[in-house]
Amino acid sequence: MRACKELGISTVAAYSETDCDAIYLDFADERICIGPGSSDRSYLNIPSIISAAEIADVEAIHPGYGFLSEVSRFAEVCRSCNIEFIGPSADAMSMMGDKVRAREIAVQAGAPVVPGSQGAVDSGEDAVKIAHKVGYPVLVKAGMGGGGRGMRVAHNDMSLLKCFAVAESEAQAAFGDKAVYIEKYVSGARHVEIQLLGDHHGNVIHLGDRDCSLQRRHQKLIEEAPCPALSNDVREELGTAAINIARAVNYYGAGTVEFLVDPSGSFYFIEMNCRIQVEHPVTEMVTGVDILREQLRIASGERLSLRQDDVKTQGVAIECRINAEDPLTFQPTPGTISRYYVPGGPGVRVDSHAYCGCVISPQYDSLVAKLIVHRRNRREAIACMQRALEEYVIEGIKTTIPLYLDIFGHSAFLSGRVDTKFVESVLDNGGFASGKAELSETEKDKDKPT
Ligand code: MV4
Repeated sequence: MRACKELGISTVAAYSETDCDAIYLDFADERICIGPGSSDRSYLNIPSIISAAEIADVEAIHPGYGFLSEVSRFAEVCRSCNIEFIGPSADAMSMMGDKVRAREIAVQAGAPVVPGSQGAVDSGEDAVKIAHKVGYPVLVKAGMGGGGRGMRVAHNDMSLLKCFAVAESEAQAAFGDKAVYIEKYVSGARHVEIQLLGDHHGNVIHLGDRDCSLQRRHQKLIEEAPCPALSNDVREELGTAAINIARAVNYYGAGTVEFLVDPSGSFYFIEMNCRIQVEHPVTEMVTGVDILREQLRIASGERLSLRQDDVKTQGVAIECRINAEDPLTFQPTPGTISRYYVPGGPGVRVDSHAYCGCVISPQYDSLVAKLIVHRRNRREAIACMQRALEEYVIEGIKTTIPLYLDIFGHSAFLSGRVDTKFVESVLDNGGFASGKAELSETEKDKDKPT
């Protein structure tokens, strides 16, 4: 809506009954209720959304970053109703939504993938053969999963046979498709992703990288741009690999290609997200590009407003996802915000729906705010984040702010030496310290509806 206003485009806000007091409704030109709080009957209900869009006579729908944003059928229905879906083609979405297919596309595009199965794995026997070839530990991943959902780790033949059967039936239940595939477990890796933009004229550029290694149960907590641990060579190779993968599916719109980067600098494609992501602001801050504005331009058939050579990054940006959760147990803490003060000053950006008196409903995601800082270098960005976290007043609900103050005070974070195990070690939670318990759980992705 902010990008629309700046471009002179009027907006219609869709909302569920639960969100009738949401602040974004005050900023739209029109508002229209699409159903009750239960997302199945509102934000995930394609007929409700299309009916609302037709009543309001909209030209386009922005799907946001949860709910239907990666559902190719939704993109297809929108376009068949002569409403532009602000995102990639339904074909690109369905190809990348199938993670087995996405791996094959990456291989064809010449990008490195994690050693593992070719295609889906049909039997426990085949799974064991692949594991012997690539070596334990291995991960069994759901073909229609992604973001760590339905992912299990196996350390030997026995546990693999068990994981395989459980993963297949879980995949069937969760995604309606039992296909699973196998990857070698890459240890000590960082999660690095490349932000892409493509237009309808065949131009694809990247806006550099983000490090999203700080996660808990596949929920990202802190994201940073650029990644603090990449050489210029690896950085450039990642950008090129990401662009080649996008070109292979004639990608247009904003998208993200995710990689694992191991301590030696070897990198492997893991998956592609066909939507704008929660953490896009860190890229906006370091590149100065309004990614939402680009999405709108692309959807209206215009060319990208910049070429690859025009993309320059400046300084360091860090984002903390402030959640309405207990900072130790991560249990959601819905409720009413009774006192609220937003940090400000140089280098601080807060993207949030929160205000004093607002109700954080247990029905949806617990994300309350994204606190983003942008400074000339990492040391100054961390100092800025620390003082902004201290300045932020949110009372009436518990938030994850105390966890972030702990993390930013930690020497491993300050030196940029963090990997997949870091959050658990800060929490000093014995059950997760090995990383095994963590990886064997099936959790929903933060970007997905709950
Ligand atoms: C992996 C991996 C190790 N080896 N794949 C995928 C989804 C994302 N949320 C985490 N994923 C991982 N995939 C292979 N073959 C380790 C992770 C992983 C992780 C990666 C980077 C940073 C933090 C992480 C936390 C848990 C798991």
